[in-house]
Order: sequence, then C-alpha cells, then structure tokens
Amino acid sequence: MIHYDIPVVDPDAWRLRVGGHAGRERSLSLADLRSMPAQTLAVTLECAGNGRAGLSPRPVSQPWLLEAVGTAEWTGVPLVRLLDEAGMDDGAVEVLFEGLDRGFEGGEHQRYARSLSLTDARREEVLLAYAMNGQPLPPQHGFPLRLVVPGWYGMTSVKWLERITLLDEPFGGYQQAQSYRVRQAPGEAGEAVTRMLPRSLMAAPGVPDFATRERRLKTGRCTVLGRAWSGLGTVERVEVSADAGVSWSDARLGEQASAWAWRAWEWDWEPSEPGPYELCCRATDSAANQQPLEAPWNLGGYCNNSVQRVPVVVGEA
Ligand SMILES: Nc1nc2c(c(=O)[nH]1)N[C@H]1C(S)=C(S)[C@@H](COP(=O)(O)O)O[C@H]1N2
Ligand SMILES: [Mo]
Repeated sequence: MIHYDIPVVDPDAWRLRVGGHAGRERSLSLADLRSMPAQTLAVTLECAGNGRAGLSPRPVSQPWLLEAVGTAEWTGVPLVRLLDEAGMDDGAVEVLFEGLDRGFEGGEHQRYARSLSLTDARREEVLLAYAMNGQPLPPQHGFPLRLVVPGWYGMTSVKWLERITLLDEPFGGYQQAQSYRVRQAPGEAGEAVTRMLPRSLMAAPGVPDFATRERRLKTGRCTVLGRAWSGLGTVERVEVSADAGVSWSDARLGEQASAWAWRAWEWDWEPSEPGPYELCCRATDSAANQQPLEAPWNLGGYCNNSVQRVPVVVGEA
C-alpha cells in the first residue's frame, strides 16, 4: 500500500545514508550497494489491512478485499552486512528506516518511517532490495531501494529508503506507535502488528457472476487451486470445505519458491449434486496457528485472516 505519493528519484543523485548510534556515518550510492555480495529471495508480502473490507463495522482505511498480497523475487544486500560494516556503539536497540515519501496522517506531517529491534533487523533474510523479479524496482514498489522483511506484514518493508539510523531507544513515530496497532478503541496503546498470521486463498472453479461474484460451475470433477502462507511458521496443512465450514478435508500441499514464499495447494472436488455450495479454505502453520472462521474485529482493520468464503452454484449444464 502507498500512504502518500510515489517520490520521483534521480538514481544518480540518490544516496542511502547510514548513521545514528553507529560507529561512523556512511553514504552509499546504488553502485556501492550493487557491488556488495547480493542475495535473491522469493518473499510473500501481505498488507496488514488485507481483508479489512470484510470486517463489520468497516474500519475507516483502504477497503481491501483479498487482493493486497503478492509474491516476488527480491535481490539486494542482506541488511546485517551493512549493519556490521557501519559498526555500532553499545546501546543501540533499534534500527530506523525512513522513506523519501511524506504526507499528513493523524494530523501530523511526516515521512513514512518504521523501525525494527536490532535482533529482528539482524536476521539473515532481511534485505535491502534494489531489484524485483530481476528488474530494477518499479517506482510503486520502492525505486531505487527498499527494505524487505520476510514474514512480516507489508508496512515493515519501507520503500524509497533514504536513511537507516541506529537508535538507542525505541522509535515512537506515527507509523510505529499510533498506526499498525491492534486496538478496540482510540487512545488504547494496543498491540503492535508484526508477523503475518496464516492465510490461504483459492482460485475458485467456474466463472463469476459480474454483480454478485457468485460462481457458476458445471457438475463433474474439478480442481481448486490455491496458495497459503504464514509469517509465524511454515504452512503444514490446508483444508477445504464445500459446506460453509461444517466439514473439512485436506488439500494436497505443493511447492514454495523459498521458506518465505507462499505454498501452492490443490484440492479435487466433485460436487455430489447440483445446487448452491460455499467453498472455504483454511491454513494451519507449524506453530499450530489456524485461520479462524471469523477473526476478531479491531479499529484499524488489521490482521483479518478469516477463512475465505466463495459461493458456488453447481448446475447440470
Ligand atoms: N516509504 C514507504 N514504504 C512503505 C509504504 C509507504 O507508504 N511508504 N507502505 C507500506 C505498506 S502499508 C505496504 S503493505 C507495503 C506494500 O509494498 P508493495 O507496494 O511492494 O506491495 O509497503 C510498505 N512500505
Ligand atoms: Mo499495507
């Protein structure tokens, strides 16, 4: 998701500044970053607000249905290398990432900025990415450089990176302390949104009705295809129900492009007779987290990983 405007960046003039509670201030060009050992990793990124429009009452923000997720192959420099090269004073506890984009939010003029604890920032899978699917980052995905934090909801992966700062106290900026918190009422401290809860989505069989989105399908055998992911463990199980979640059976699990990318699954279906059905799918991860039939409501509309429901009408012809 993009909170403000996509910044216009001249790649020749652009520099990444690294400093704060670090041994020395550094300024890196794109060429400097490209000359460092690179890593490529397939990562699924999901917006914390994915599924928000399914909550009632509907929280005021981007009304995502289920489209705010995707998987790409990211190439860049492992952040931990850069942190090691920067050197660090004792006492650094967090790493702050600031983007070039700015706007008004919550009555405050701000740059988009988020932090990670030093421990989370030093994980080997965290990348400073300058390429997506083998091409320079497209403008909307963070050109020329973005953070990619596998396993976490998308807001963590700061785009259009301009500065990395080592902090000796937790960051209290808007996107950390006000936004992206699970709370029931304004003014509550709430719980920080962090890693992606398990979720599965299906490409339902048949064809859609334009207005209702209900799907129409001929009798006979078909295969339901899907993807599932979790930032809290690996996907261990996907189940599908054709009766609105009353009875479930296991889908076959397939490949995933990396430990941080969604996992393919498929499920064969032969409806016993014509009529209305409701297909549902749910994922369970290795930490025993399972998608709920209905996720709890919260003010920001975050982390709604309720099972997907797709009405399908099976007909004779
Ligand atoms: N600088 C900056 N980084 C940002 C954002 C932003 O608005 N500004 N949006 C965040 C959010 S909310 C999400 S979901 C992801 C989306 O990344 P994508 O557009 O590559 O899918 O970027 C994150 N990084
Ligand atoms: Mo997002």
